[in-house]
Amino acid sequence: MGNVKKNYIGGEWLASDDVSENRNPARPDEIIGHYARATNEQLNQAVAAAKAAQPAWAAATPQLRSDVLGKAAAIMMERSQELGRLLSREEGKTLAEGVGEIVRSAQIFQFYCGEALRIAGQKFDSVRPGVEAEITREPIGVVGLVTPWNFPTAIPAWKSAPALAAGNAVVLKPAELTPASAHVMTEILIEAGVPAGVFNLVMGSGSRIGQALVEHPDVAGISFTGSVPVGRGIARTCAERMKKVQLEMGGKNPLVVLDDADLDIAVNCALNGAFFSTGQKCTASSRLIVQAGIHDAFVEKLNAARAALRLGDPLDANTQIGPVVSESQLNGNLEYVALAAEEGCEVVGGERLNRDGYFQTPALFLGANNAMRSAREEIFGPCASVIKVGDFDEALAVANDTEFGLSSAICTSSLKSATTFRRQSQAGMAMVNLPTAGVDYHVPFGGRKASSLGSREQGALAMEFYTAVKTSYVFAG
Ligand code: TAP
Repeated sequence: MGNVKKNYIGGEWLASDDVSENRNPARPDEIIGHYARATNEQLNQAVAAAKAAQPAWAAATPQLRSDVLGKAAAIMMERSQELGRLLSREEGKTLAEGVGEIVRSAQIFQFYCGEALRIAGQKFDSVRPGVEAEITREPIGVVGLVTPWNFPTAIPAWKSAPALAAGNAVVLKPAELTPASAHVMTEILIEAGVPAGVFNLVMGSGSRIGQALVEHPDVAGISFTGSVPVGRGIARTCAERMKKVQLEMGGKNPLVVLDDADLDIAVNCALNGAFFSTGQKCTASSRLIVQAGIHDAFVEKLNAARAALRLGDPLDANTQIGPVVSESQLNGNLEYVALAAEEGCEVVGGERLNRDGYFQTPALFLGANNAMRSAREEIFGPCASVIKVGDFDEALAVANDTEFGLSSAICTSSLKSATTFRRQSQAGMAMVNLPTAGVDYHVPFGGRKASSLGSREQGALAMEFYTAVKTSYVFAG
């Protein structure tokens, strides 16, 4: 076995005997690298190092924190082609999407490089004479970050950057399927000057090392992105231990297409939202809710565009859709394809490709209704149900009839319909004539219902989670 990549704990790279293989989902014979799984003892060391280093990091000037984040942004941007390639090789998204994710991550670090200087308080005159009241924000201490495989750089970046900007110390546990991106991000933070102990990387399975991180008494807060069942367990553990918790989870995001929509815009929104990044986005459009008058033309055009999508190796510049991330994720998708057919849908696409790697053709479940399991449960792959509705009111009701509430979209040329939809959609994000996926980094990201718990990520509002409010009263005499 070649060079094993190690865990980064208290300013040192630490090995372990337990090693995982990181394989390319487009060519599973290709091993990208070997990654050491942290031991439970090493996890304890990481938390102890973070606890010891955090006060000095919090007491340092915001300029220091800003400089580290700004330098990390610059290094990441400079290495975007190379790192995008690595990301595509381990996750399977196309090279353009991989490079795009690295550029986005650099922009996120750059944004919080500025935010580190803008953590502000408020001052009030007290209602009592001679007394002043001051509201300040303090870091919460050691934060544990648990991240999924589908955005292996961007999600660690959008949690780490605000955490560090606010003066917290970090212990990051990335998904075991995609450790390379988080490992490289750690190297970049070290090069950017993050002090020993302030940022720690522990790799390994979620059920062991992730769970131990969540349970650790010296971890003050957990920010998690992943599935609903795991998130629910983390919420329970954090509630018992009175820890701050932030969860970003699944979606079953609706894209409503009204009769008055621009057909090309609607088809592009559906194609992009449902299938790009192989549908492996929590904001993917998995329910296409289409008004009867435009339904047949929309389905015909979307299906033709779907069939023309070029699947292939993510590193090939021609490729539009890469592989599914793993064999088990692919099998799960194919089970939903079979279920949709059993439930009475006409399924187009959804076949496994007869080639190496975890490839499936993007699938549409035509003639679906919102009661079907295939239209209610998150699939997290390139599959979308097409649900025909009579009018706007029915479309809105179907869009909101879900346990999730992350993103929603409508394609329409009516200002009235667009405005009513934006106001009444029970989702954290609502798009008009845009795909459900595709968000900015300087505004809040997050959802409602089973999609999210706790305060928002990204933008200035991210500081809500990574800081604690203190109100001080001073009698000046
Ligand atoms: P999960 O299986 O929930 O895993 C997410 C992370 O949690 C991984 O690092 C995982 O570790 C870890 N984990 C698993 N069990 C744990 C436990 N008991 N305690 C602590 N950590 C634990 O999700 P996934 O399969 O990686 O990602 C797919 C899901 O994430 C989808 O449902 C998708 O909707 C959701 N997702 C949501 C968003 C947002 S922003 N809302 C973004 C991306 C993905 P290992 O996997 O390494 O074992």
